[in-house]
Amino acid sequence: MTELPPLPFQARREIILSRLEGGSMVLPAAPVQFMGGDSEYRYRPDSELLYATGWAAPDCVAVLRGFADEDRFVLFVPERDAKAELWTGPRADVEEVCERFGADAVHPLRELAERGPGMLAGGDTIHCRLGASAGCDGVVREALRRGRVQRARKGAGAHVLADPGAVLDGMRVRKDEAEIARMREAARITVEAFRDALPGVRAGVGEWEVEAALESGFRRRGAGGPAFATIVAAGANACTLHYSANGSRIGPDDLVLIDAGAEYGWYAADITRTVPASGRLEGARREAHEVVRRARRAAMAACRPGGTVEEVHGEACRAIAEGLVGMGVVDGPADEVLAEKRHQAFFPHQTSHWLGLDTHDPGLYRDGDGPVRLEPGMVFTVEPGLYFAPGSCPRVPELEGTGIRIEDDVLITEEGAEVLTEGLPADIGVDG
Ligand SMILES: [Mn+2]
Repeated sequence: MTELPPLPFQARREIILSRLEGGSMVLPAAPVQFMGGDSEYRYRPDSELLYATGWAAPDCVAVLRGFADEDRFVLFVPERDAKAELWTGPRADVEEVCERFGADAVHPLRELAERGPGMLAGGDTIHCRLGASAGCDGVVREALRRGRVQRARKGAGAHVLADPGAVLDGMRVRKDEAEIARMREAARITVEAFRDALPGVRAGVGEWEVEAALESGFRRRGAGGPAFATIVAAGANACTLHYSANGSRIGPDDLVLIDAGAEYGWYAADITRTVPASGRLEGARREAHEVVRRARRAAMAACRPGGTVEEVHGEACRAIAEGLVGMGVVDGPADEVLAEKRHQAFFPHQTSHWLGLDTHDPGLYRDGDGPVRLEPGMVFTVEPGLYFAPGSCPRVPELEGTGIRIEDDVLITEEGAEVLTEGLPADIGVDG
């Protein structure tokens, strides 16, 4: 496996601390999730804690203190416990954690309630997402109580509660080289797994079998697993946008929509292809597939520094509207279709979302100045689609019961854009 550059946690923390100025940030680990009873899901770390510290295990709270001169980065972690370690694996000594994560101080997690409020009360703004951790909520409430008293006498003290995303989202939306390396790997693995799995899409095969082939392809290539619930949707199932039961058999005339992505080094890829079970597309369905590919090309052409995700969507919508008019699905002209939003009946979702540690990565698409400008290092999807649910298209009935989406992952570069998933042709599986 390729050697990847280390993620720059220390450099990120310097930036976070500088942006916190007179404030602090509290980031709890994600809770362990249960399938029912006491069977645990495989652990998925909280993306914000992971991003800021690299901590990927349960039961941790990171405190960042931008207002303070010392103990600017403090970790609260579980203590060594032979009984617990038997079940969940070895834990590091507190000194070891301090060294490995570059913390100024490390304390046992059980001391959070006692130490936490005092650590936070001196800074004006506490960045903490309420509800993420009952323990942290309690610490923040007590810090605000003490901060109110302190502020009256000292001129500074906790009195504002803010979302950590206000600082972190804007950083996460621009990927550094180490992140891009992981996203390239996630994309490469996903492309190869699709190439392996697509020949298995045939009439009579279960959607679940295609899912199994894809996810096996991810794991065999070293991915952590799927980044999100794999969608294998034959025929009308593809008109349910987040269909993931994958429990039907593929019919001979079905178009099969497959939306899947590997997670590698915690970073996601996200690809969709739509292929006919028969290996051949004809008539209106062939045209519809071409329309989605045209929308993809038009959207891709708008992916450049200085552009916006809204422009990318606008280009996709225009191509979709023109295609719908051309197929006789709606009456033109296309400008009128767009103005009256009639294309939305068949293309109801956005063209793009940010991609990163989360499949739907956080980050603004629009701020107080308008649409956010695309910059080198930003990664997002381009995924136009057309969906014709049963009964939705009496003018071209042969389209009904099909959903077509084509999705790729795009990195904005200095020169324009790089399609991370370009190893998988948009028309793969569609003859000619
Ligand atoms: Mn997507």
